[in-house]
Amino acid sequence: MIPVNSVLQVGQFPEIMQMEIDKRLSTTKLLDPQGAVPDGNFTAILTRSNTTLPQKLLEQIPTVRMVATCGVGYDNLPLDYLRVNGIKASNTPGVLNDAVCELAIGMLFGLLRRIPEAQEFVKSTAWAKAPFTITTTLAGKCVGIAGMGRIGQDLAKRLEPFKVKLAYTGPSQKELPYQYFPDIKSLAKASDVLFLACPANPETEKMVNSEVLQALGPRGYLINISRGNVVDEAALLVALQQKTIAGAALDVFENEPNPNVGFLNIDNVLLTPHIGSATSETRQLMTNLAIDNLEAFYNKKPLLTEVKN
Ligand code: 8YV
Repeated sequence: MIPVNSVLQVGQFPEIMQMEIDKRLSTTKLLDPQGAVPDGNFTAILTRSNTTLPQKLLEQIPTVRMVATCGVGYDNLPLDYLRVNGIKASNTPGVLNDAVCELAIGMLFGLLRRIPEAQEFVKSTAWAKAPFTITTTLAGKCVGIAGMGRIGQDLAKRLEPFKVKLAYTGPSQKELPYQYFPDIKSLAKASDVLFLACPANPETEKMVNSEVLQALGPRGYLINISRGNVVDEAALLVALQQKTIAGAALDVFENEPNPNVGFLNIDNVLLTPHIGSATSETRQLMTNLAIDNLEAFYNKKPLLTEVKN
């Protein structure tokens, strides 16, 4: 049983998630993570992966011994502080794979077949004057995936029926039926489409730079469902403007919810507002998994999905 008002809920939660929370918990809410800490005897925090949890907030609440984040990424947490202070953390992997992979594949086809432009083409009645542009087929292409964790592997399985060659990179080779490349530049060189499905950490920060984009090449496409800071966005903008690569589909950006305006004025991009997990079914599953972790903590049981920190 989770004691009433022992959980501080930090950040903005959509209604579908708040409804799930209110069914099971009575939390004290702090909408702005930089705001003043409300009164209370908090022993746990419930937050979301798109909410940066400031270390100074935790420093003000030394009674907090557990942080549950709704989301698979946990780069929003002050991991060093949590580790040094023995504060447990949990995330919500596994339950969002369907939603994220479905969006990723939707972005892939939207990008290759230029579906958003095609719709505008019809709506603008330009079709009456000329046919829409010829695009490109996925079948026969090499699809590279940077980051073969749960989502990367699930995405690869879902892409197999599309008659593609699959390849990947990551910290180590895995028992998978796809070609392994030891680094992202060599993977990009071999790929026609390069997905980013890796976690955001010091090793992956700005991993996709001008060299990698050059290697991906003028008929290559980049699709980012990871984190914005995995890409050097200035280099990507230049590559898109100069057609160093054919195009990019981005669901994540360095500065959310106000992405670099350069992306808004070019036509070889497909942009979505970080909606990878944003389906009602998925957000309900994520919220309940986060609360299950909180319950395990309060019942002094092992967490279901503990962040190995
Ligand atoms: C979360 C995310 O899914 O899961 C992640 O790592 O990227 C986020 O979109 C979302 O914030 C859950 O509320």
